[in-house]
Amino acid sequence: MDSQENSNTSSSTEEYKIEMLPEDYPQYDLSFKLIFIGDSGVGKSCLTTKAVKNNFEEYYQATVGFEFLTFNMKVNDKVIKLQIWDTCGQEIYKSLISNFYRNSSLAILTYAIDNKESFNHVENWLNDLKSQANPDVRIFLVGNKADLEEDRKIPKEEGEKYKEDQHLDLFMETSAKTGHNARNVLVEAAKILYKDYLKFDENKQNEDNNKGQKKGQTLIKKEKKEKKGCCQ
Ligand SMILES: Nc1nc2c(ncn2[C@@H]2O[C@H](COP(=O)(O)OP(=O)(O)OP(=O)(O)O)[C@@H](O)[C@H]2O)c(=O)[nH]1
Ligand SMILES: [Mg+2]
Repeated sequence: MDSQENSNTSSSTEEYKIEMLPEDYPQYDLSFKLIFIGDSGVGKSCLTTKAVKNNFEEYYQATVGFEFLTFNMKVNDKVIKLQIWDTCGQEIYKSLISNFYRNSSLAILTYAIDNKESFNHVENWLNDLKSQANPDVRIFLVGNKADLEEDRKIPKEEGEKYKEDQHLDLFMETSAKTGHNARNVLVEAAKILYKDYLKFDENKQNEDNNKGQKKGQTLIKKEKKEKKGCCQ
């Protein structure tokens, strides 16, 4: 199956109602920056293109610097705009790329399941990312080219174990060629970032309530003090 899972239809997951929206959707409630990183040739550009435009090219054209794409979807009642930065994996651009880490809400660290070296390098990418990104950046690990089962060098369990050991937020195998899980990466990204937003909003409200309460308490205390002053 050319599985562009969760394609342009509404679908309910356990907790969220997801709806895909067109690329030129005119407004949004929340916007998040996503960055795809990983070795050259692992399929970052193909994966982002497949996820966003449902298009796949066999022909390899190395990204120069970065490419920018957007993807819109609705999670429950919020329209979410994902700003996707597809970076190039070549060593010479690493310092340029690391400038993009800073404001990213989520990084998608990609390797290819048929390329042992690309998996070995995940640790370097992760260290670079952690040293420069926000401490609360979300991180997904993605094993791409899952269609190349015969050439597989990294068992799926190894990717899963790495995700657990490093406390990453999600591990998934994908194929830009067949579309397997390509769009799901973006759906999972939107879901986790929406969840973070709800938590942030709830914390902020609690903080505001506490401030309000404290302010109220101060006022009561002040009132009592004033009363004390006048009546005794
Ligand atoms: N079989 C298979 N080939 C893929 C897949 N994804 C990408 N490729 C091929 O792998 C090559 C590299 O893909 P890109 O998407 O350009 O790789 P990249 O990670 O963006 O590389 P840089 O831009 O150099 O960092 C291309 O020839 C693609 O056709 C996949 O899921 N399966
Ligand atoms: Mg590329």
